Amino acid sequence: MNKTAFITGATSGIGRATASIFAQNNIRLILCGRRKDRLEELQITLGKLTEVTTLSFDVSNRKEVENAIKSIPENFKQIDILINNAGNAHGLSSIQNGDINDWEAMLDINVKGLLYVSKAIIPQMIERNNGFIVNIGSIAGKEVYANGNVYCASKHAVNALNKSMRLDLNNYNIRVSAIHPGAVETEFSEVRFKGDTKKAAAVYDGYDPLIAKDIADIIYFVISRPSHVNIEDLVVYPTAQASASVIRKNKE
Ligand code: NDP
Ligand code: 8X3
Repeated sequence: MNKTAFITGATSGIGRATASIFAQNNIRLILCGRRKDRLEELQITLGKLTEVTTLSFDVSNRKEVENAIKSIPENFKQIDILINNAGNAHGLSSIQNGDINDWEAMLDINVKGLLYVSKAIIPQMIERNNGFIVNIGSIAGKEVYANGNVYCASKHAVNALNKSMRLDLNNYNIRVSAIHPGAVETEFSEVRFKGDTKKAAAVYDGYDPLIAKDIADIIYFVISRPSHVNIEDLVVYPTAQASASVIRKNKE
């Protein structure tokens, strides 16, 4: 596929798995994240399969986003596919006990970060009358669960922005899709529980959670449909999960 994709949050989990399947399908890659060592490693490994460039920046820092996108090398400047994936949950606390720094991180990264990146990339898609934006939401954007409050609010915002983008960009032949995963075993829970690996592992104990490749395969399916097909919204659970708080675990 002779296309260029810009993937945020490519250093881990769903973003990294998406980069890998895109590389296998010959999609040129602009890979983003804050961790430079991981970006360098991806440049080496995926660079064997396709053309790769990397950008290290914090999506929640507006100036960093603008400067990074301005610095894209000439041969990568035409972005056909934007994967808005960077994001995390920070903390799991009741509304009365939540840490305001965690709230700010989730709103700044998951919502404002997605907006900053989209704002910088959409104009060239409009100019070319072509483009594809995939927003990674969550089941937390479709329902709320106890102690999920601000993370759920941030993903409800992603759900709303996805629908808004579809309406506002409809005149410009830009496809917009959202994928809303349930539990995927990535570094997500380690970030949520601030490096507590025991607590993080317990989230995925006793059942088969999704893995990052499951979501990456779906993202590739969505972006590889013929140009008249736009899958708008996909909710994807592990078989054992019925809702955010209902998971069938093996009894021992
Ligand atoms: P990971 O923690 O494994 O990956 C998160 C990615 O986001 C990393 O590459 C990280 O890169 C990047 N990122 C985080 N904060 C920033 C920032 N401020 N600036 C730039 N990049 C950032 O989690 P997942 O792969 O699971 O998460 C990917 C997306 O999927 C998120 O939007 C998440 O909300 C969503 N999701 C995850 C689910 C799950 O159960 N895992 C379920 C539903 C949705 P770096 O640290 O290098 O900057
Ligand atoms: C991640 C899934 O259920 O932890 O978005 O919110 S959940």
